[in-house]
Amino acid sequence: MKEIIDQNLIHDHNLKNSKSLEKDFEFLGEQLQQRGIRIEEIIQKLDSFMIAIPSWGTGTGGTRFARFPGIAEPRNTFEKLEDCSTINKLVRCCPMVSPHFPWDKVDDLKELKEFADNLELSFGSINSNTFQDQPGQTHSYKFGSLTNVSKEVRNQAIKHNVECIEWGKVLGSDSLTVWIGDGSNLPGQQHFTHALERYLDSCSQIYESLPDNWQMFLEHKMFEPAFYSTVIQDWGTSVLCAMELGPKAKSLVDLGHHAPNVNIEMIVARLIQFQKLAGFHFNDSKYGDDDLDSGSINTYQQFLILNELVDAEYRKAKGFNPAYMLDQSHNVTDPIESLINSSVEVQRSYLKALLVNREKLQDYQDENDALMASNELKLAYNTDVSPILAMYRMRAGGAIDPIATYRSANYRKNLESARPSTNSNSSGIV
Ligand SMILES: [Mn+2]
Repeated sequence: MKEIIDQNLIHDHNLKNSKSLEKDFEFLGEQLQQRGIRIEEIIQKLDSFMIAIPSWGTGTGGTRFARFPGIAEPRNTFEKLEDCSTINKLVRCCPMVSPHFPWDKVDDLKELKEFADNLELSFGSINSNTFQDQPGQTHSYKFGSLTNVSKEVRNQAIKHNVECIEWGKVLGSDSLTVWIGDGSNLPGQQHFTHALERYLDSCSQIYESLPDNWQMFLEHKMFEPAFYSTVIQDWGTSVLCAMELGPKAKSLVDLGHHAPNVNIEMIVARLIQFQKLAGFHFNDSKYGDDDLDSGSINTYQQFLILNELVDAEYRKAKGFNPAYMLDQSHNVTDPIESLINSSVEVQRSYLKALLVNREKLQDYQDENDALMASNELKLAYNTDVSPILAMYRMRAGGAIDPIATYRSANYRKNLESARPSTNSNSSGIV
């Protein structure tokens, strides 16, 4: 592929903004110094905070009503990787791609791995898919997969997950994310206990196939596609199953998969305490599982979640090593732009959480000074850390203003002839 976004373009763009950025960074550094915070120490922490891009997020999303495709959408896994590389070149915090099988299945996985290596990308958690039927599939998942009443169907779903582990090994991944859509639409349709027993039995067979250094991430979701009951519906069921399966199984927190107003940061704290936090699917929502862009609605909640993570880092919490990923659906924006924005918004929350004075916060808590404890969090949250984020990107070879740089390259227009529309108009997630 002709490199549409190269270092020269990024460099030229940065030249326009670097002087004012230096000034802003210096001024913020002085302000933080007065709070006893060294800006250079803070910026270094970003080196180890990386967020994976979901391969499916690079395509325009949709709802169950319609999908409105954009131009030059990626038509295959290789092109999805090209888009992920474009994102990472600009933001420098997304060097991993999380693939979804069989959507991302290619004939030669070694070739895919080499292709990713050349783009300086690696593979994050492997996602299995037993929530829809594939062409030529022997048994249907209409009435569930890992929890289906039929042993044949369950075995087919188990086999797919075991294959995903094998494929993931070739790609250099070290975790499998399992989300199933199994559940029911009418009371009485499914025996709650028997369904969960079947889930545990199926998952324990998948667990047996995990290499020593692998983990299994259990993702829960309150509703949809099942609208009366879902087998793995909340973090409680998820963590119970993870405990039952063994130390390699952990609970994954997708921000959109909780009931409205649930205290997600507190769930995160509980999972950390019991070494059961697998990682995150970041997104935002207003009503249900909307899969809106991370940090677009409830930025304070996102900050409070990251605050728990930074607190665990600060305490050196045992077994704490979560995987970070975006998982959102882009229906009306250019997916690349949304993923750029969202990765920076998650990074922003992390950075703000690093500004919390943990000793002071502890003192306020010990003194039962509720107001000042809250104000300590607000002081960090209300600090504009944009100059640190921009400086981090510039130093790492990324763009001070990634969206403006991306737009100046006319990426989609340039790719339009190389990526003709496939006339795919199907609704639902891609
Ligand atoms: Mn998810």
